[in-house]
Amino acid sequence: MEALVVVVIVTVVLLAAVAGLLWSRGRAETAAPSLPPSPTAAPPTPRTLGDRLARTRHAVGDRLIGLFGRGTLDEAFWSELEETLITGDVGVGTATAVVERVRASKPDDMAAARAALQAELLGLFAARDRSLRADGRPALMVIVGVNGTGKTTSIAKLAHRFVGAGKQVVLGAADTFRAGASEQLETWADRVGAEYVGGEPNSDPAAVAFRALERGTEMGADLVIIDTAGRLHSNRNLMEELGKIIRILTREAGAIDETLLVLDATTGQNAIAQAHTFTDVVGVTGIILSKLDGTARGGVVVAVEQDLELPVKLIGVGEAMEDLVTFEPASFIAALLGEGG
Ligand SMILES: Nc1nc2c(ncn2[C@@H]2O[C@H](COP(=O)(O)OP(=O)(O)OP(=O)(O)O)[C@@H](O)[C@H]2O)c(=O)[nH]1
Ligand SMILES: [Mg+2]
Repeated sequence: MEALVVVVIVTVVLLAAVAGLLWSRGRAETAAPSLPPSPTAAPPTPRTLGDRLARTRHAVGDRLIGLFGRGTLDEAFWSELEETLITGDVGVGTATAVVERVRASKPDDMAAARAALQAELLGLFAARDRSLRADGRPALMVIVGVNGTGKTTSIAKLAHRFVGAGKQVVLGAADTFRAGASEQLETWADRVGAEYVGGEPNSDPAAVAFRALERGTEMGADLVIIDTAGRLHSNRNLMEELGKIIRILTREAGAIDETLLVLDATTGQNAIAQAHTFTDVVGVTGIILSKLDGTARGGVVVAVEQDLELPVKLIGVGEAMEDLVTFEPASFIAALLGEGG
């Protein structure tokens, strides 16, 4: 009998010990997520253009620096130069032509070859007006492109820029089709301090665009930016719908100041193929090349301009509001060639 009592007591004590252990572990596990985030979790936004274009700079710029550091202008040098430019996605024909021209200039040494390359790369960008036209009262911009290229975030960045310059901005959500699209734009409008105009789900996007313009006029706003639904260039109905939005806005406003096509730089040369259908349907005035920070093939900016014969006006170089910058060929090339920028 006594032995039984001892066994029961020992069992109870053991069970209590195991339960205590499990309880303290559980607490440790649930407590862990409430620890303050590590200071390294969110690095500050890189500051220079070169930093923001680090992927391309490493893949292309560092290779060029290595190549120019080697010292001999031999056959291997020229073919590696061409290969490096092709890797950066400037387009095969362009890469070959650039190298031929640098070579034909008969540089005496590496420094001369490097200077000639820089001049040739710069020469690939025609002198195009890259400023944003904003003549209307209010000025009117329409943002178009394939799904997920970065239209809505680019609009938020643009609005942030104009509001920061003391302008009154209206954002119109002419994407009534995708669930959540209007809310996404409305959230951005709140955050950046812009007026928002949206519509009922599945209502006519051209009517929303029209109302946004109307609101901008009533308010005496400086700028109205219209967000449109992402659409595949092959979707004929959606392309017709886009045509209607553009027609109605043109009729009401007299002219659209900017129709900007957003292309995702990470899709490389495919972005160019998609772009043609848009330029056929709407009079695109300029390109926003988004996500240049996300690709090692940033040379695609050259191919985009050459192929579409349209100015790249803005480049997206990150997810922060400040990460939409005016495209300047000289600083872009300098950043790629490792000259800071
Ligand atoms: N790294 C990086 N990400 C970007 C940039 N621009 C946009 N993004 C990201 O790309 C994703 C899609 O952006 P959205 O602005 O929603 O794209 P959208 O074209 O409006 O998409 P739909 O409305 O669905 O057609 C988001 O996660 C953005 O944060 C950029 O310049 N750099
Ligand atoms: Mg969107």
